[in-house]
Amino acid sequence: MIVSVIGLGYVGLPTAILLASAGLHVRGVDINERLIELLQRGEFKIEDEKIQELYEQLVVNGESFSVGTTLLQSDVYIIAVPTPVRDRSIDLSYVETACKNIANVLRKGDLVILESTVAPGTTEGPVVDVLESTGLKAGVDFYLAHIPERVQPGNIYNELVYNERVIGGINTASTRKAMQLYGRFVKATMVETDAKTAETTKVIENTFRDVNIAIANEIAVLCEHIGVDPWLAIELANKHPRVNVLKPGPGVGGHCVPIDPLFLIEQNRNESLLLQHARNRNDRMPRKVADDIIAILKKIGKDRVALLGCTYKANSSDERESPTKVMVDYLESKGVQHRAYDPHLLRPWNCSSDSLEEAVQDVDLIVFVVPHTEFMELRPEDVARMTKGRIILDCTNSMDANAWKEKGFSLVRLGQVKPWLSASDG
Ligand code: SAJ
Repeated sequence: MIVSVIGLGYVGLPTAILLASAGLHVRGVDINERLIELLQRGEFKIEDEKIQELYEQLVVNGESFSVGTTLLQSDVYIIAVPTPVRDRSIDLSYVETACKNIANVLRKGDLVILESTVAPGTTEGPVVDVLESTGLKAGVDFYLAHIPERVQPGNIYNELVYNERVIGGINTASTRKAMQLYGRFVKATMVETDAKTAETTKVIENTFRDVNIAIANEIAVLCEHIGVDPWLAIELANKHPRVNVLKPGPGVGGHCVPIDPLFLIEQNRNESLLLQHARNRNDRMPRKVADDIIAILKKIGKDRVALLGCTYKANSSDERESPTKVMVDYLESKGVQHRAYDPHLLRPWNCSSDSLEEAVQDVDLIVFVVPHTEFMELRPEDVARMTKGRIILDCTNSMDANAWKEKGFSLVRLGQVKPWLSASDG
């Protein structure tokens, strides 16, 4: 059996590697020629140790795993291409192109699986339309299912193998076929459902997270007005056995949590006001932090800030929808002198420094935006030697305030800036 995986991103590539390691003949397809070259040479680095190991074994064995830029005839086609948002609406063109390429080679008895996140109804709608342009009938001549991905970047092997999966075929025969295939590497329960339910399930998951984070962010803003520490208040509220508020933060980034709610919002704008409000709340957070920065600098009569962490979350090199980027643009527009530093950044930004020393040396305020391990492990005495700045803004409550205070720093957390400014008045 030959399986083609279309789209070798953070989901497609590990899925292809797991299937090939399970003994199937897998061909990975991607339009990115540079990526294909690196993969062919065995030089690609994957941000997951176990998947990297499997990839290296496959490269050595050289039999069951190949890659290329064109789709060849196969028995199974797995679509794992992005569905990005442009101008607040979802761009389905990569999925449509993948389907058109499959339609060129589709035969009776083949199985097509869509992993990309899509709006409810897409598999049975646009995907079926393109595939049936071949004259073959979905569910009769070929099998079709939606199996939404659920992996956390950084923990991909475990999440691919041990997370429960929702398998949504367009009919029972399709669901069963898809389950047989995924059973080759999934060691958790696979739940059978229909395609539209699977599509809806996926977008509910990240929407739930977005709304929960919005609650945390709104609480942080309200606590700041009340004069209560939001981090402590949330921690204590979470002691209730049925309450689990997530953490406030500088904004919600990445290509999933801020995007997926739009798949639901687009269904009916009048009936999705809560989801829209949550999106707005989270979208406003980077500017709120930038306003905090401006207020702190104004208070101390200084004008230089260093932003530490540019990616969308800790220990990741992914900078898509990065809250720091929004902060940088905003600070720029307000004429605030800023530098940024991130040891995980793959390509430098205009304002980014090559080292922590360079980023902090002349600044008056240091902002920990993303809690990368490298930052959490910093010793305050070392930072004290690098800079004259003695004020820290901690956006994720990740720093040990006492340790920093002992070395002469004043540490203020997100959600506590207003009380800090008033206290420093007295
Ligand atoms: N964030 C907060 N507060 C929190 C948690 C996260 O502000 O308490 C922020 C993060 O800093 C980050 C953003 O939210 O900027 C998103 O981070 P995340 O860790 O919540 O999510 P992702 O985008 O890395 O991965 C999510 C996961 N979804 C769920 O946990 C429901 C993952 O399982 C999905 O596979 C992935 O989206 C996806 O591809 O859909």
